[in-house]
Amino acid sequence: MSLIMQPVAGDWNGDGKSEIGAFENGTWYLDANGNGVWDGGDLLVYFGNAQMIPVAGDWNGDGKNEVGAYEKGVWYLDANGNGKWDSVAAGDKSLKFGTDSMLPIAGDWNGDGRTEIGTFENGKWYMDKDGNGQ
Ligand SMILES: [Ca+2]
Ligand SMILES: [Ca+2]
Ligand SMILES: [Ca+2]
Ligand SMILES: [Ca+2]
Repeated sequence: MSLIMQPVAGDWNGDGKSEIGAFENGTWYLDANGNGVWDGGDLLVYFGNAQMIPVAGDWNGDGKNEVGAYEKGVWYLDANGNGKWDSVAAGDKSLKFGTDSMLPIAGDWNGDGRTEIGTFENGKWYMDKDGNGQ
């Protein structure tokens, strides 16, 4: 989206609480030890690029949040949770959901413990409630 640092939040360490993070130009700075400052126990992740909007969620249902990136209706999700983009065959997900002008949103719309994707435009929400990525 831009080179401006954007805030993100997610449960990076699986302790049931959300931690903070920041995204800038494809680099994620995640407060993985949850102490609210950037320090030695934290996580640096490279995922996405400057044009993309960061989206975090528990894509695989293991209780930790993974990173993801969205650009113009195309999603890249670190569904295998290793903090980098792999192929779809290796367990990550690439989805087409939304249009050029829509903004991304993520949430557990169906309560199954995994995060689904969604988009927003002009006051309307489009949620992938059944979690099939369509
Ligand atoms: Ca920290
Ligand atoms: Ca997870
Ligand atoms: Ca991955
Ligand atoms: Ca869900």
